[in-house]
Amino acid sequence: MEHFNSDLYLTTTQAAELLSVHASTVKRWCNDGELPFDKTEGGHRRIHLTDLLELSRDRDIPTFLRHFTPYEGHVWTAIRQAAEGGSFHRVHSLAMGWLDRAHMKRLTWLFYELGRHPGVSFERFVDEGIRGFLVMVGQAWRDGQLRIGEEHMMTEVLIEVLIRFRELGGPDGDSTGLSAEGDRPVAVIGSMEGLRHSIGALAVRVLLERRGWDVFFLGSDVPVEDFAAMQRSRGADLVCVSFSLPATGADMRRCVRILSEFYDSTQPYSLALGGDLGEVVVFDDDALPFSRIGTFGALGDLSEALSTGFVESDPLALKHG
Ligand code: B12
Repeated sequence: MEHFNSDLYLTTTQAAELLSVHASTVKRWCNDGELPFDKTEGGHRRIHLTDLLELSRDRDIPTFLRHFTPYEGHVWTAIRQAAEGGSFHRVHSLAMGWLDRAHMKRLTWLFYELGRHPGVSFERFVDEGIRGFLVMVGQAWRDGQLRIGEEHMMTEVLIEVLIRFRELGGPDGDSTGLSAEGDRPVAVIGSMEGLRHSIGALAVRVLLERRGWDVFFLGSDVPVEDFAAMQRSRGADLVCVSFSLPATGADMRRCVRILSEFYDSTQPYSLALGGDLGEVVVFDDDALPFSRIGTFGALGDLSEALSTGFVESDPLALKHG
């Protein structure tokens, strides 16, 4: 039966997840005639999203779709496509449409719920969800379809969303076993001197905080010397510098040269340089004083490096031996 392929028909498991109840509860509602359903040729129950949402309203069971009336179906299919299908295409088109109509509250909720979905890691949420959307926003601005004020407004929405993820804590939240501030590894994070793009750096901050780090966040346009001074005064284990266009590889090399000059071997640290420069810059780990140095194009790459020992004190690093 072709129509069950529609994204708006849910399995009992999906229905249970959406309402945060046990699958057996959903089956009972079906059996008791409280929740309409159809059956596939194979005999599996399929519940239409509209029927499920009606039951959730009648019984006061909140779902994340409650913020999106009357677009629940669009949001459900878009977020599912990101979580299960691996593509953010629908999320992005929905978001562009809402930006066009200035539905800013809906837009905020859309990104918030996307990031909270268990099928979307924080890294993918930022690397594909947020960054992919902002590439479209930048394009629309360049093509004259968006005013600069609208681009700024969108940027502020995403900053607000990212900040909320600091408080939500990571999926691994308490598993780090660290609570006292003194136990935590320390990072200093900001964007390179001369750069006003700060969202990449902010995302790195939230990523590390969710992994159990203490972060000193310096924002954008930070003089290189100040990264060095802050590392020393805070005894940081890691310094992260974000680069974005219009910065170049020469800016990155200058940053590394200055940090090398200021390096104090009694207070060792690793250096993570990240961002999108449109060119690959490689540094020789052995020729430089840092414990480790790495360049990263995305949050996912840093996360992976941390898990495999880029910084020894990372709370989630897979300990060897
Ligand atoms: C928002 C924005 C702004 C905002 C920034 C606000 C803020 N608080 O950050 C404002 C309005 C200030 C701005 C200013 C400018 N912008 Co602007 N901006 C953008 C936009 C739309 C989004 C950038 C963004 O935040 N992306 C989301 C983040 C998450 O992505 P990201 O920075 O790439 O970070 C990811 C990775 O690179 C990596 N990463 C980044 N840093 C780090 C660090 C570490 C340690 C790690 C591990 C990983 C990592 O992980 C992140 C997640 O995936 C882009 C569009 C685009 N195509 O990117 C244009 C864009 C980058 N801007 C552009 C331009 C031209 C400018 C201006 C020069 C405009 C002007 N004439 O004034 C100025 C630059 C001023 C300056 N000196 O920096 C161009 C650059 C083109 C070029 N070839 O140079 C772009 C591409 C727009 C376009 N299509 O033309 N911009």
